[in-house]
Amino acid sequence: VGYRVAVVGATGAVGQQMLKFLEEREFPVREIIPLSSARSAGNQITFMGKQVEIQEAKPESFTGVDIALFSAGGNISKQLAPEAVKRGAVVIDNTSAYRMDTNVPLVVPEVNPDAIRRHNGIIANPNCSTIQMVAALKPLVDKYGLERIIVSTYQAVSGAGMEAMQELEAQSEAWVRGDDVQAQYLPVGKAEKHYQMAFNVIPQVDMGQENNFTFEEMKMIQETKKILEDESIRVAATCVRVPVMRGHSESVYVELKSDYDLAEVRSLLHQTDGIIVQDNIIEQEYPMPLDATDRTEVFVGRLRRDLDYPRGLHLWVVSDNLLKGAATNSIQIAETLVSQGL
Ligand code: A2P
Ligand code: 11C
Repeated sequence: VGYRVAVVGATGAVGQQMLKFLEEREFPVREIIPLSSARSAGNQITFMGKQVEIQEAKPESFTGVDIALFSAGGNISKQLAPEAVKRGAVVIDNTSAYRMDTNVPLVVPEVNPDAIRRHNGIIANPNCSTIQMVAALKPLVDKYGLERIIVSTYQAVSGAGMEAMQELEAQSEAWVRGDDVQAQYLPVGKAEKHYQMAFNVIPQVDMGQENNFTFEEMKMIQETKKILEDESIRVAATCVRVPVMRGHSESVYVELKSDYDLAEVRSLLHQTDGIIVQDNIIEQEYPMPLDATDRTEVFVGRLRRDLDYPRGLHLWVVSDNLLKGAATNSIQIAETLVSQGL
């Protein structure tokens, strides 16, 4: 019994967490099929105590696969997800390739689990920055209604993948030694210019767009409306990369539709599964990425009413971008699929 599960991008920052999480959650895996590019094919991974060989991802790799988890970049998903679906697999795609496709549900299981029912073979996992924000806002949306979001992010380098993590480490070491600091990857691997990340802050995550926003900012704006199923919510985002390995932080300002009580907001969040409230500035209790690393929850703190606009609320939201932002959410989608018999 169990499912044949393929992980595309099994050697990547997110793919490795997916494999780990499948084991930890005891997802019913009959056979694991780790896939990568030709570069890593032939290497071994250990899954449930057994050695399994990594294969190069090809259309035929998906024959007999029940669930395919994709996290190897949008282009790979565009090429291979349809091939997997053609062969009968359900694809859970952690890239931006299909998120805004009207035929593809975009799912955070705590927020819009019912959308999964409308899948046509592909279910999209939202962007990490979007997931943690909508997870934190959902209880407030339900209780008070939401008019507007203004968010600024402080994003960890692991969002840009393994190479970005290695670059931050190498730059930090070079800086401390007094050597030349090499920048070859961040802020965006495929961009023309690269800037030092160590001891710096870069206001660019993903590529710049014609409208002067970045693609990451547009993802946060569009995905939020799709997941909350409300095109009328006004959303603005500024996405910034900071020299942190794991854990995205977000300063979120919201304007609610009705009056709220701050103690009630705190208790609503406190009662929500998957959310941990750490909120006491006097006692210096607030979420930080170092504490959120390797944790699957979304951490919320610095709750405060805006001083000039009474329906305005400020929050600080932190979560491990590789977990709730990616691997955990993907596996939770798979668990929901299985539990609903879909
Ligand atoms: P590989 O190890 O062969 O490079 P990250 O997001 O951490 O940079 O990881 C990217 C993941 O996507 C890796 O597992 C990488 O495998 C995989 N990948 C990159 N290019 C391809 C490709 N053409 N086909 C399949 N997987 C790919
Ligand atoms: C980052 N949020 O931190 C990005 C990574 O659309 O799935 C995820 C990109 C995506 O760089």
